[in-house]
Order: sequence, then structure tokens, then C-alpha cells
Amino acid sequence: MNTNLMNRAADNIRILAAAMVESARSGHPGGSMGGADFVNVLYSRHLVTDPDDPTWFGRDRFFLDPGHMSPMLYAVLALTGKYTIDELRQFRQWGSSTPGHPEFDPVRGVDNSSGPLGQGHTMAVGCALAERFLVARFGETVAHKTYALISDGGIQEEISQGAGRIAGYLGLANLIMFYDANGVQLSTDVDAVDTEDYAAKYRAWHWNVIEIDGNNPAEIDRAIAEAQKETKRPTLILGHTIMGKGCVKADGSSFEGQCSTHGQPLSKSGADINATIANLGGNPDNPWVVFDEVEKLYEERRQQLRAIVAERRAAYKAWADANPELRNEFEGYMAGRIPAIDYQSIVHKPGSATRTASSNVLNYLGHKVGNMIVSSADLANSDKTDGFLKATKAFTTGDFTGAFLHAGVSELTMASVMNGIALHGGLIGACGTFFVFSDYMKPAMRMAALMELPVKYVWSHDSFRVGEDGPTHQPIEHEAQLRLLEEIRNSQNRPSLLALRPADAAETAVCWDMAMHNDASPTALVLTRQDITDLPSQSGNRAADAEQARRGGYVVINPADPQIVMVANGSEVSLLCEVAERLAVDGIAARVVSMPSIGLFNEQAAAYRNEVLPEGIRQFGLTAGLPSTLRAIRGFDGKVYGMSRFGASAPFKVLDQKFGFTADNIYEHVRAILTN
Ligand SMILES: Cc1ncc(C[n+]2csc(CCOP(=O)(O)OP(=O)(O)O)c2C)c(N)n1
Ligand SMILES: [Mg+2]
Repeated sequence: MNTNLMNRAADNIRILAAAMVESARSGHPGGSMGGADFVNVLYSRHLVTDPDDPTWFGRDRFFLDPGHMSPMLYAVLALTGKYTIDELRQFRQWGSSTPGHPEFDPVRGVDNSSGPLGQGHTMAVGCALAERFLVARFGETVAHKTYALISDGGIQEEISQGAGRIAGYLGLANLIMFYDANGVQLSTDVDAVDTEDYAAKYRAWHWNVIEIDGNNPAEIDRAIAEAQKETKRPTLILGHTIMGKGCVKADGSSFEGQCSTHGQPLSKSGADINATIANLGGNPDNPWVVFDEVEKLYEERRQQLRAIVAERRAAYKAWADANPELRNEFEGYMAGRIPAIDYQSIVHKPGSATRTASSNVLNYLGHKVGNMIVSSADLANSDKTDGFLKATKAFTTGDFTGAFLHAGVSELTMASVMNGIALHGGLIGACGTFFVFSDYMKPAMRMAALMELPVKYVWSHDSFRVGEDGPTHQPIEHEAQLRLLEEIRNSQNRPSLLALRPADAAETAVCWDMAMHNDASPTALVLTRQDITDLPSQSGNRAADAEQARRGGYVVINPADPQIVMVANGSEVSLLCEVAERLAVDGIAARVVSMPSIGLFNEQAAAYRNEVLPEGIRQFGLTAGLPSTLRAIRGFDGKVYGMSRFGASAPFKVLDQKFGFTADNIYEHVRAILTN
């Protein structure tokens, strides 16, 4: 390896990164400049991608955790030919391909969106797991490495605990993570907040830890090569780096290692931008240059990659020709094909809890869908994802022939690992816990919504009817939060989340079908702990009626000339059906509407929405969440009976009485509305 050339290339990245931040008048130069040596060695010597087919499934992946180091990523990707200098000059501008923090764009070599520290490297864990899952089924012909870069911020984030534990426990030897330990973070030096021994910590999680000078290309190169040979453990390359490497003041004295270079243009930090560019061997009058020898280095790498990839593709083809069935299966997975599933053939006991119905579906999927991974944060037998587990087995150290991830008690990690699985491609990920603990998953859920990843969330124990466990375990405002995400539109002009709260077993099966076919956004299934009376059927075939859930909301009980339309979802719908029966005895015709997804209902044509919620007829809503949950329904302006307090610890039938979720009480409410 030509060390001078490697240093020159890293300096080229530093210059471009500094220039980008300078021209945008905002951004983060210091960290980018310190990490430049690692990405340069990685991209010019190790990372295997196809220069002519950026989304080739066999490519190595690179997950950037600190999204603020985007200038470093864009600069190295510019050297590989994925961005032009003009695009670098548009850094952070409206409509540019170089936003402030990287946004998932595999064609451009951006394997993940990053920004909330900690999630980037956790997604890498999911990606590495997905790769091992496929290798366990199809062999090394589909293998690749997953690289990640983490910084002080990401390693301090709590999620790193889960990611480190899970990767170490599973023995994800295909995961190679560089820790950019520059001793500086946003507002202080690291030693003002943290004196942890990270090498010891990751070793305790059974990682292979290699400690190096992270600005020394020869040491970086050796460490990566060593990590690639590891067969049992993930590797942490703990690289001591220098924040703002190469920064100088106007008088030429060093300005390295300064916290002030974290998040502002160098010219504002105390360094001198022109002197720094000159110090790095660039031209202050025109820093927007790829040096000839660096251009040549990356051109040579492109040629090498073409040869490496041609060999890998030939090996894949030989394997595929020898194994036509496996090939079909693998290519079906990668193309997102799912087998035909007859959801109506899945048998549910009458009056099942929706979590039990979900379990039945998951068991069926476990037998039919070969590319699905399900996980639970230590609640599999309560959230009933164990229905899936019963059809397969859990992953264990070095064994990826199963399809169930016991994530341990780490909801955020689990959700972020699911994002990584989805980012890899070819696999369907679902994860479960109690609905109340969805709070611990929101940051990853939000990233899934933003990246439009089709992760499925299975949330059981969906209301105060959790009962005796009390208010810490009883979701109140949670559904309203999901409905807020349903209101945000994604790049496909679709709701950024599909949130489904089915009303009985038949609806649960339809909702699972919708979830499996929704590849435009994540899907949430919000399920009951307690048994539910199946909804009455208009047609005599409840399963067929429930198909209407595909429109987000539909009429369940439909007497002629209704005086009131009553709307709910989940367990409240069957209660409304009971109320409707009582009203009928009084001669009052009440329509009941089930609305498993408000966001999806709002997407329907006005004609359909008016059919369900006709103008001029009184309306009433019932929810075990906040009343505002239902106010998002287009065309709904009725009174809502809901919760306006935290729950309480008592048997759920007592809570129903105390909180007024009884047919008697709701009946009185509706009568009062009709007489007003
Ligand atoms: C979850 C989250 N919290 C806070 C931030 C704001 N933030 C951006 S970078 C950073 C810390 C920077 O330290 P480090 O990761 O070491 O980067 P460096 O300063 O070395 O570039 C913080 C707190 C964030 N991006 N994500
Ligand atoms: Mg740092």
C-alpha cells in the first residue's frame, strides 16, 4: 500500500468536507475530517460494490451512524463516482442530492438514513443478521460484509447496549464496525461525560476488538483485513482519531482536536479555512478538486471491483444453475414475492382475543413464508408472536437456520434491527411487545416511516384492559400518536404508517394480509389482550364482511334509516354492537362502523367516506384512547367517549365499570346525544 497516496486521498476527502460545510455555511467538518482515513481505506481497498449496478444484492453495505458526518460520506462517494463535484457544492440546499444528514439512497451508495445517533450501527446489526439468515439457506454465494461507522455520540446512546449485546450473542462475524474515537463530542470533550473502557465493554459482549491509530492507513488496512478473517465474532475496530485533522489557524499553528470544529464552518470555529486547505495540500482558491492521483486510485479500484464482481456473479450463476429451486426461492425473496396465503382458512376459536388471532396467523405464516423474521422483546408468549416461533426456532450463537429473534428486553434496539433487516432487502421483518412499550420504539419507527420500510409491529395489550398491571402498562395516548404518523405523507404520497386496530379475529386476519402486502410503509397491528365477542355478520359470513377493513373503515351493523352512526375500532366495536342492540329495542336505528385505520379511511374517495359517514346523521365515537384519536376521521364531528386519565390497577371488568366502558353507560350517553 502506498501510504503517501492514501494520506493524499484522505486529505482530499478532508478538503472537500471542509469546503462543503463552508459553502453551505452550516454542517459538521471536524468529525468528517477525523474519520476520512477510515472511509478512504474502506472504499479504495475493501468495500465490494458493483460500479455498474449499485443495488446488486451481493454488495457489501456501509452503515453510517453519525449522520452529521455526511460530508465525509458524500466526499468519499464522489471519489467512487456516485456524486459529482457540483452535487457536493449543493450540500444542504433545497432539492439537492446531498442533504444535511444522509437519506437512504442505495443507487447513490447511501445504505441508510442516519441522524438520530445510535440507530445507524444498530441497523447494521439487522443487515448483518439478514445476510446470515440468507447464507444459512442459500450458502456463501449470497454472502457479503456489513461495515458500520460509529462515533462517540452513537456509542453513548443507550441503543448501543442492545446492538452490542445482540451482535455479540449471535456471533455476527460478518459485521465490522469502526469506532471513530476522537475524544470530542458536540458540546464537550468526551472525558467530561464518559470514561468508559469501550474495548473491555465490547469484549465482554464477545466482540473481537482491535485498537489502532484511526488516522493511520496501514493500521486501518491491517485491522480490516484481520476483521474479514474473523469467523465467530463481530469486530470493533477502535480507532483513535483526531477531530478536525489537518486544521490550522491563520498563523499555521495546529487547531486539531477542537470541540468548536464539531458543528460549524471552520471559518467560524477558530481555524482558518484557507490555511487549513493549504495545509492539507489543496488550493484555497479552488478546493473543489479531485487530485489526479486520487482519481487514478479510485479508477483502479473500479477496475478491480469489476473483476471481483464478475467472479462473484459467475460463482452465483454456477450455484443458481446447479440449484434451480433454491435460485427461484432466493430470487423470489429478493423480488419481494410472497406465497399465496389463504387467510380465511386460518381457524380461530369464537370470541378470541385479537392477539390470539394474530398468533394463529403468525403460525400459518411461519409455515408458509420462508423469508420472514419475527422478533419479540422478551414477551413472545404474551404478545403472541410465539405463534410464529412455534413454526420455527430462535436464532442462537452462530446458528441462523431459525427465523425468530429473541431480542431480549430492548424494544428500541429490536425495532432498529428490523429496519436493518428491511434495508438489506429480501426479508420481511415483524416485531412485538406490549403497546405501551411502543414508546420505547418510536425513534426507530419514525426512521422506518421516513425510509418507507415495510416493518410490521405487533403490539398487544392495547388498552387499560390490561387490567391488574396498572397504569404503567396501560396505553392511553398511544393510538393517537400512531394516527399522527398516519397523517404524515411519505414520498409516495401515502400515509407514512399504516396503523391497524382490528375489532375481532376475522378483522385481524384481514389486517395481517394488508400488513404483508403493504410495502409502502411500516404497518402497526394493535391487538387486545382480552377476549372479544366476534362482530355480528351482515352477510352471514363474518370473514367476508371483514374484507371491507381494506378500506380503513366500514359499516358493521346497518339498519335502515339510522338515527346515529357510532364509530370505534378494536375492542370498542363489539361494545358498540351491544349498545346498538339495546337501542334497537327502543326502536332507535344505530349504525356501527369499525375503523381499524383512520389514515387509510381518510384516503378513500369522498363517495365511499360519505356512504360510511353520511352527512346529516348524528355521530358518536368510542375509544379506549384519548378522544382526540377519533377526531382525525374525515367527515366525523360527533361526540367522543374516551379516556382522559391514566388507567389504574384492577381487574379489567372492574375498570370497564369504573371508566364507563359498559353497554349501560354508553347506551345512556348515546340516548343523551339523541335527545339533545
Ligand atoms: C439521538 C441524537 N441526539 C443528539 C444528537 C445531536 N448531536 C449530533 S452530533 C452529537 C454528538 C457528537 O459527538 P460525536 O458523535 O463524537 O461526533 P463528533 O463531534 O466527533 O463529530 C450530538 C449530540 C443527535 N444527532 N442524535
Ligand atoms: Mg467524537
